[in-house]
Amino acid sequence: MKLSRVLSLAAGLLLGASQLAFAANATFTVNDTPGHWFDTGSDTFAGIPLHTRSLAVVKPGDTVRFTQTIGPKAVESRHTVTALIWPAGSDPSELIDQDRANTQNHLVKLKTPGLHVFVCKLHPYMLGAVIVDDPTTEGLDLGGNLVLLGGPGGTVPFPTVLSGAPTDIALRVLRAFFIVTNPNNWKDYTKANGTATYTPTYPEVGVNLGGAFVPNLNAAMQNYFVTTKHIDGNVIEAQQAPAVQGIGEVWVDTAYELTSGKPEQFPGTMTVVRANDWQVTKKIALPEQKMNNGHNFWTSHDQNEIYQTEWHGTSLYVINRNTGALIQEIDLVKGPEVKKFGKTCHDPAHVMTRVDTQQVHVGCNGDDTVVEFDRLEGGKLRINRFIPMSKDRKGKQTQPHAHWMGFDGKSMITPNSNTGDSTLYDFKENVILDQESTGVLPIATGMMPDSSKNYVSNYLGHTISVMCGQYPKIACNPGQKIKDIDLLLNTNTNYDPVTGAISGPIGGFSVQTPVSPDGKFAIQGNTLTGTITIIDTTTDTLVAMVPCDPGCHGVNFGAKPNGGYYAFVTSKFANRLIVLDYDSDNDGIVTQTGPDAPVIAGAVVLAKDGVGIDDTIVGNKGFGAQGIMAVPNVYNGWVQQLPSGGGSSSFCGQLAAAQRSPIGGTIPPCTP
Ligand SMILES: [Cu+2]
Repeated sequence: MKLSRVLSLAAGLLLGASQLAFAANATFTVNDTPGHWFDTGSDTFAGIPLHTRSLAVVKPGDTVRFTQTIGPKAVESRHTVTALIWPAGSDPSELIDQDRANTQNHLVKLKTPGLHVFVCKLHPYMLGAVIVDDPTTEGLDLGGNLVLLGGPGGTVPFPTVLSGAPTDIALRVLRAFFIVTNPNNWKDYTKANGTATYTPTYPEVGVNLGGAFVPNLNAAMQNYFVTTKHIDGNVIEAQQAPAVQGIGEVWVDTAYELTSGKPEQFPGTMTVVRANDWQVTKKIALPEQKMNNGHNFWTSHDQNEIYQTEWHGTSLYVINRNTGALIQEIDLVKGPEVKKFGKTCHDPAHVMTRVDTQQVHVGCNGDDTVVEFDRLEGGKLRINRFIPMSKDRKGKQTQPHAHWMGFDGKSMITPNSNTGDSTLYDFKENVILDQESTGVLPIATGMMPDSSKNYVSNYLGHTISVMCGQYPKIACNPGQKIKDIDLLLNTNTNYDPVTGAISGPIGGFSVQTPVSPDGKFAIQGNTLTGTITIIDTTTDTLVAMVPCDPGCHGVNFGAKPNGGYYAFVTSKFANRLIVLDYDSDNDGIVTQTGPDAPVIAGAVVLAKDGVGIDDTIVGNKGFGAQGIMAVPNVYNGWVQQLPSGGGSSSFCGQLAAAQRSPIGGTIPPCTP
């Protein structure tokens, strides 16, 4: 690297740069602190602002160390260090990965000049980048052709340079990296004042894209996303709550919020939004338990308890919904309850109940199982068993993330992030019906309300796999793949990855994909594209896209007053909850434009001071929103379990007849 022409702007800083010593080794502390998950401890290089603490520069042949066991931030959760992006032609030894989620330290020798990005497969927002810089070339070497794990057709070249010009897809991935790893690049809706803009920043260094020298990456990226694409640089819009009063509550896991009672490597609160006036009413941090990245919820069938998973940790929490008080913590690794099973459940990710038994199921993302709990008198839980999700129990860990349960409690589907497949489990016979490949890093699932079809979101595959359900309505074997719906790069012609031209719905790094309670639509939050995508389940095609926020992630459905449903949507790197009226006339038709186009009914800014019931929020206010749960639970199977009593003010009494029987049939009584 010749620094002399790196940056005329920063020329003063670069005097003596030729004597700049490369770090012999770079070290990342892999830990649970939001935005600094792979932490070098420094946000500058040779005095130049990098605007991230997750980027290191080394020279060919240097070693890079990833530590998880050293210092006060030594992790309690399990992670992997996995090559995500690498220069084409890299040696296999540079492409590290682990078959098991772990808390170990890792070392890799990087030889090939260019950009190497590492990810945690469990928590795929955890990113660290290393530029292996050839000192003889001008600018830091990002490389010519990069490979993205899970690019189209598996692992194929992912060009940053095509005819000497960076491609849109490569720039979008770079943009995502510098948003994810810098909290100052998160979109803060509390800053909306009519003039403040959202403009992410990038390293102010000269870079070399396979021979093309770019004197200032920050200027180039901002030029592209602000001036050319108008994606950034826009005024942060003031947010309006929906004009219509909603029903019940919405619980949101604001997983990156920092509170005074917990060290920053134990972030996260539960944020409660009251729907009748769309106000944030409670924040629950569990400082004594050091709740670490609360991730996802479900409710007990009487709606009295909330189940909360601790994704960068080991516990499941039971919360009193009305008071926010902790009822029970079950430590699934160190607790006495797990001893007799001789099993553990690391990084518990998603939780749902079983309709017919009120049992609770939690996906063990850092292991191979789903853990099953019985519900006791008084609402506490007791572990019943650990259910393996791998047919071949001696094979790789499945690492199930966001499972979904059938409407009658007889089936469960898991997305197995480590094995790239999905398990369909049958509770009638207690057997795995099938374990089928879906795509790269499947992370979330949804089910039709009659268990006829299931949907699996492949985070790095850019696809939604449609899978045969337990009770298929077409000729297919339960668990088999029916088709893939391409969101971005394979067959989706709505996107030109070179020019960035967009002519229809696109998504990428898709996360949650629930099916509406009436079974008409499956809706996804997409982290890379910052879009919400809508699939019509009749045709299993994309019918609409709605702009979302950076790190768009969680989707769940709740009752709309007077019938129909809202989709509630969360984003990790923005602090608002979107209330999406996706089918405002409830006619079962959604189109991209015209009267059937989805409408954002409003949004709720999730940052709010003074509502913490057990702790004080001190940073990342309202950020990290992931799991989301509307109360009352109106999914088919669950809505029929809502307690009667309380008359028209009860949850049941506030629902329209069609909402109480989402796919037809008898409308259950809702006694006064
Ligand atoms: Cu992780």
